[in-house]
Amino acid sequence: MKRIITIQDISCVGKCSLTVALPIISAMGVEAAVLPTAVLSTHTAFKNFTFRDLTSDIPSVSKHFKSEKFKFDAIYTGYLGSVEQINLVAEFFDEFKTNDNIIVVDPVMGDNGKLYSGFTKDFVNKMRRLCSNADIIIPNLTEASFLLDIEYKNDYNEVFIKDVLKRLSDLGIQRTVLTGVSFNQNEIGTMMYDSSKNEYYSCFSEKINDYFHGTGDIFASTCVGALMNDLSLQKSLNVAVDYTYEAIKTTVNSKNSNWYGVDFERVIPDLIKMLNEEKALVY
Ligand code: PXL
Repeated sequence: MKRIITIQDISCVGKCSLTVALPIISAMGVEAAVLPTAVLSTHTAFKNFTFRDLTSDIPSVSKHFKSEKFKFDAIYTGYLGSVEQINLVAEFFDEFKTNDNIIVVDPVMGDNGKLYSGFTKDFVNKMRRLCSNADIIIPNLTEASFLLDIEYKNDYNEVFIKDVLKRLSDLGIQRTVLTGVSFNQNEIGTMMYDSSKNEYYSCFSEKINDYFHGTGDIFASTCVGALMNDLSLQKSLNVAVDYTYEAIKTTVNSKNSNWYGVDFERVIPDLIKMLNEEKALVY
């Protein structure tokens, strides 16, 4: 059985980071080990959230893992709370990267052109360095713009997105996935660039004009789960786009959903179907 480790926070209420990654990756038949970086009462879109920093636990947890000779088929990082945590995660990569596993970094920093509360320019600079140690990164356009130190644009075309992807790959990343890409009013999805093959790939779903928290975490977790099922990155993106869309559609159609997150739980059975369908397809 494949085992991944995911390094990000626990937001006790909020349907993001570990409370999304654990159920999704487990449902996809992959052991999901965790290294929690912080415990928050809620995610940071709530007011008055508590924040217990677990940074000082990271080195001893890592040391214990090493002494147990644990191996991970993927190391997947999401929301990190401080510059110091990024440094420790970089050390974790050095300890646990092998020739057979992959490092996936979702450089969670912001959305809609803005950094989330608490993030600084220094954090962005360190996150850029962390990304250059990844095999795959999964930013949205806001995060990509901060990583490249360019202005965030709402209005763009395919030439612009391809250029952003190529410039991100120049940071030393083989496969770069941009989320939340939309070239027309009706569709939204993802575009990927594989620098080793000089190849782009995109896939889209119907666009729902609403904003939801945690969708980036659902997308990235699904992508990691699909990759660990030995799907290509292209096929993994198909599953991630379709599942994220289904989760959002279900939330919009549900009378009693919460404002703070997406009802991804209701469509986990569909996720398993999508995964098995992609596995069965030969192309
Ligand atoms: O969904 C990303 C995320 C993860 N963890 C925390 C967050 C956010 C986004 O705001 O606040 C604590």
